[in-house]
Amino acid sequence: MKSFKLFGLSTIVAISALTSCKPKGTETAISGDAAERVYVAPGKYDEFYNFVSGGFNGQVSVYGLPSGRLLKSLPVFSVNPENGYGFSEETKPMLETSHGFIPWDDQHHLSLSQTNGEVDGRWLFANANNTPRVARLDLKTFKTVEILEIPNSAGNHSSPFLTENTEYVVAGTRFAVPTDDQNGDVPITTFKENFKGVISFIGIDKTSGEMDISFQIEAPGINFDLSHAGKGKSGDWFFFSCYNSEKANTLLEVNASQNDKDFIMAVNWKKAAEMAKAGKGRKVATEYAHNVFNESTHTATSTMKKEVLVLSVEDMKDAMYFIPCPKSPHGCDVDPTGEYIVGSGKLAALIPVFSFTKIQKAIADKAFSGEYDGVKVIKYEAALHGEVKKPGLGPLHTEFDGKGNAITSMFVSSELVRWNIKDLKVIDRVPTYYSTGHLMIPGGDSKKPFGKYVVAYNKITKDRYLPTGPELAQSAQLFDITGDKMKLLLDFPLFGEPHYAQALPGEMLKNQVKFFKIEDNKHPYVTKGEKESKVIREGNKIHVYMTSIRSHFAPDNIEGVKVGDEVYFHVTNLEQDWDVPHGFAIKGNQNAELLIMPGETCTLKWVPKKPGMYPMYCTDFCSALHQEMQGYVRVSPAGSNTPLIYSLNNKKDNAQSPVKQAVTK
Ligand code: RUQ
Ligand code: CUA
Repeated sequence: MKSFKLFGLSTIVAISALTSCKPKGTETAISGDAAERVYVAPGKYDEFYNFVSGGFNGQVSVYGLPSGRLLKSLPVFSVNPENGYGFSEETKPMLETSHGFIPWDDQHHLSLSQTNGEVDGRWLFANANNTPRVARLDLKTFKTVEILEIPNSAGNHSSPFLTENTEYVVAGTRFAVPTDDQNGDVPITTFKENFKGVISFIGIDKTSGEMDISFQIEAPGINFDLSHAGKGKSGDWFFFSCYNSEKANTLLEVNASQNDKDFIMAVNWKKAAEMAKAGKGRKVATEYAHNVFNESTHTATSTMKKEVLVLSVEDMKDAMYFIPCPKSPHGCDVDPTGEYIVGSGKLAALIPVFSFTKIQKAIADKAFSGEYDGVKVIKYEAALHGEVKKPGLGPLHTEFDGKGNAITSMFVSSELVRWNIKDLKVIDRVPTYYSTGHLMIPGGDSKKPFGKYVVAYNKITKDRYLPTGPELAQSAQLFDITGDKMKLLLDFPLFGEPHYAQALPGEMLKNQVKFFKIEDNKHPYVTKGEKESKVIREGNKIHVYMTSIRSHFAPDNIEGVKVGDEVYFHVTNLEQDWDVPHGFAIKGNQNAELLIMPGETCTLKWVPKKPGMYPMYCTDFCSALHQEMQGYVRVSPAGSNTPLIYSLNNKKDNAQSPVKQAVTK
C-alpha cells in the first residue's frame, strides 16, 4: 500500500504542474500472478467487453477485459474515413445538426441500457459535448443507429445517464446559455439575468429504443457536470452535480471556486413527467436534428424538429431541490441500493455522502436553508449521511463493487481509494499512473455490479510506454478488486482521451448480426445480383449499381464519365458470410473509402476533376485474389461524346455481363 501526504489546497496546482510525481515502487506494484490473471490464450475470448469513450476523438472504442486487447473502434460523432462513416451518402445524415454537417465532436460518457437497474445488453448511449447530442448504438451490430441533437444546451457534459428501466436518458448542459427562444445576442456580462442551465429528459421507446425529447427543465444558470439516476427506492429521482454556483462568466478557475459549497440538484423525474403530461411548461421554438439509421435500407435520414417543451423552476416547485455539496463537485454517483449519493468535489478534502432517506425526510420536514434562484436548498446536515475524511486529493468519480464498498478516483494524488459506504472508512488505496479521471467497475453504476475488476482511465501516462514524441497515449490500468487489497494487473494504452466507460460480460452479447441478409436489403440502389448491375445517367449524375463478391466488382470497366459529372457508386456486397467485407476506393476521390459489410449497400460520391484513367479497387484483403479485385473508370473532357458503357470481362457475348450501353434518362 502507498500512503500519500495530504497537501494544502494551495499546493495542489504546484503538484499537478510537477513533471515527476511518480510514486516510488512502481516496479514492485505488480503482484506475482498478474500476468496469469490477464492472460487470455490465443483463440480464447475475453470475459468482458469494455466500452471506452474516446473524448476528443469523438468515437467509442471496445476493449476486451482482462486482456486490454483492442477489439474495435466505433465511429459515433466523428467521421471515420477508415470505413466511410460520415463520408458515405448513407451515413452523412447521421452527422447533420441544426448547424449543418459536423464532422467531429467530443465524446465523454457512456451508458449501457438497463432493465430493473441491471445492464441488459441492448444499447449503448453516448454523449457529444461540443454540439450537444446523444447517440444510441445497437449492440447487435455495434453501429451508431441514432443521434439526437439537444436544443437549449451547450457543452452536453451531464449526459447520457439513464433511469433504471431505460425510460429516459438525460442531457444536462454544462454551459449556461440563453435559451433558443431568447435573444442570444446579449452582452456576456448579462450572464446572471439571461443565462439558464437547461436539462433534458429524452424518452426512449421500450422496444425500438428510439429517442425523443419528452421535456426539458429550465434550471438556474449554473454548470451541470455529471449525473446519475436513483435506483430502487430512489428510482424516481435524478441527481446532478452542479458547479459555478457563483455564476462566473470569466476566469472560472478562480471565480467559480469561491463558494465553499456548490450543489447536487435532485429532480423527481416522475413528477416532472406528470407535470409535462398535465400541460405545464412552455413550448419553445427551436431547431434540432434527429438522425436515424434504418437497418433495412442501410441508410440514415435526418429530420429537423422545431419545438420542445420546457418546464420552469416554478413548475418544478415540489419536484426539484438543491443540496449543498462542497467544492465544485464533479462526479455524482448513486450506490447499488439507491440510498447513498456521492458527490465528488474536485477541490474538497473530503467526500460527502448523502442519504436518500434523509433527503426525503428533510423535504417533508421543510429542513431548508433558503432558496437559490427559486429552488429550495436542503440543509447540508439534514441530507448528509456522512463524510469520507481525508480520502486523497482531487476526488472525481466513484464506482461501486456491489459488496458495500465504493472506489473513488483521485486525480491530483493519482490513486484509487476504496471506502466503506456505511461507515465511510477508507479501507484501501492503490497508486495509479497517473492522474486518473474516470474509473469503471463492470456494472459499477448499476444495481448489480460484477465487481471483479476496476479500471482506472488515466489522463497522463508519462514514462509508462515507449515515448511517441510530444503526444503520448492515454491509458487504462486494470486492478483486481476481489481481495482485501486492490492489485494492479495491467496497463494498456487507449485511443483518444478516455472519460467514462461501461462494461458487460461477453456472454450477454450472443445474438449479434453476422451479416445482413441480401433478400432483406431494402436500399433504393441495391443490386441483388451481378445481372442487375448497371449504370444509369440522369443529367450529370451517374448512378453505378455495382456488386462486389470475391474477387471482382461488376461492372469493373466504365467509360463515358465526363468532367462535371457526379458519380455515385452504389456498391452492394453480395457475400453472405460472416467477416467478409469488401472495400471500395477510387483514385483522386476527395472523399474516403467504403467498407461494405456482407449484404449491405453503401454509396460513395465521386466528382472527377480532370480527364484520365481512374483505377478503383477493393481495400480489404478479402481473398487470395484480393489484389485482382480492381477496375477502371475512363473520364473524358466535359462536352465530349464518349458513350457511357460498362462491362465485366469485356465480352459482348458474355450473357452475364456484356459491354452495355448505359441507360440515359
Ligand atoms: S469527465 S474525467 Cu468529462 Cu466525465 Cu470526469
Ligand atoms: Cu474484396 Cu479485397
